[in-house]
Amino acid sequence: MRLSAYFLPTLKETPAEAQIVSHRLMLRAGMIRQSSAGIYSWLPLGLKVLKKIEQIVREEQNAIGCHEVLMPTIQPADLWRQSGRYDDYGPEMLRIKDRHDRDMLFGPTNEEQITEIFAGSVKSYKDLPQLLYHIQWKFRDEVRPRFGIMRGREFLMKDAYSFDLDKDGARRSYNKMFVSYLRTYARMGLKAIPMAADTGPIGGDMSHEFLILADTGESEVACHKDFLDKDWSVSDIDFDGDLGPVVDELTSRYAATDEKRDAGAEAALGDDLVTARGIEVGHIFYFGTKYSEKLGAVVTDKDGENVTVEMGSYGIGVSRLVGAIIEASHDDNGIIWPESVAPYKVGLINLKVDDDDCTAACDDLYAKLSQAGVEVLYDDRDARAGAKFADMDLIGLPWQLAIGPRGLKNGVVEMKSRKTGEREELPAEAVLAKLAG
Ligand code: 5CA
Repeated sequence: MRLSAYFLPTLKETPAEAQIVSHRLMLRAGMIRQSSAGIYSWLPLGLKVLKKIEQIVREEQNAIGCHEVLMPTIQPADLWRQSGRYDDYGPEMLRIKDRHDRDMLFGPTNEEQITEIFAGSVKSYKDLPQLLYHIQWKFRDEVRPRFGIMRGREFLMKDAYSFDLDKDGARRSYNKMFVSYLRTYARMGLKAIPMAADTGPIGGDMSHEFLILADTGESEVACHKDFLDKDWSVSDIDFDGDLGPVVDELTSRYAATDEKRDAGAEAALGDDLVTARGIEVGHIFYFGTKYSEKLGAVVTDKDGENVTVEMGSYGIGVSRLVGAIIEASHDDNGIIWPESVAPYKVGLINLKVDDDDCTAACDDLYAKLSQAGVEVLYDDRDARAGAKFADMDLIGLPWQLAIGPRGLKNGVVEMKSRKTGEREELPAEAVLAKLAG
């Protein structure tokens, strides 16, 4: 993408309304713009990151046999009256009426909707277990929307739902999701710690939140210090095998969110206890028959008896993750994107656009990288070199290439790693081999 033909409205000044670094950087890097409190538009650069995160989440859900659907944002109130949550949900739910004066709502979550779909279609134990998910915008009229897209009113969530014949099956589905979440966050370069959590308006008696430790996090959490340097990458997992021992091992150390903190357990930990703040990037729940009973999700078992299915739900804050990744990965100059979610892998800077040789060399490298499938943002604007370097640092692409008349004379391109700040001077062919390899 040529920057001269792109839409990247970066800001030099620090926006006064933004209290935390991710919000400031997202506004300054031209990723989002506010529409009203807690409601944002996503501009090209921000949308690109959002889509990459969404795609990682999608791939990891697909990998465990969870099937993608797409449910509506607007739901009928009657469905929520059946579960009893229409009244329970309170003022967080945005209630609307259609032209026929029917009560509708903008979905804050989709337990009712998916259970209705399931109940109308699945009648036999033979079709279980079933895992379904969608990635859809939610609305919650939060009392205090803040920190940009971190606590928004409109936000993008991946929500998955499991249906099983019995408690053991439900536990297997829960464990599958649990382990798949670790893989999902690790692919984004994040350390998300699973912690025992409260279930709130979703309900049920077993639940874990996944938290990234950050001073700007909204949750007060406590955990065993071993979690801090634990390597969360999980490989060679057989998702069809018994994940019980894996999950038991991962939850054997103390880790709890505010509501689940246990003074006795913490006293026993002594110096091994760490208290910190965390950003909740995911939350999984097992709630048994809370919704299936009310909405008639019943199947026949192999003896022909009716069984109410056991359910769980599994959320990931897709839009919140954009902010959470920035909180975990930035410096004074701007964002430092992990390669897996970076909007472009490479930023190519033409240091002298009115120099024909320089422009020809840049155009050539841009064409070759693009042909090799490398995503490049090419700064071909007629602007000062200093401003170009500052913008590149701000938007945080993993690799920066700078081509100017001085380097060209020596046949080299300057290549900088945004993460380490290391610079190297290399011939264009070597750069191509490194980045396209
Ligand atoms: N139905 C369940 C699981 S599918 C559910 O709604 N869970 S939740 O309420 O915990 O939300 C799931 C995830 O969405 C949270 O872990 C968080 O990462 C994200 N989230 C929740 N509220 C907001 C918000 N106001 N702004 C941005 N992200 C949010």
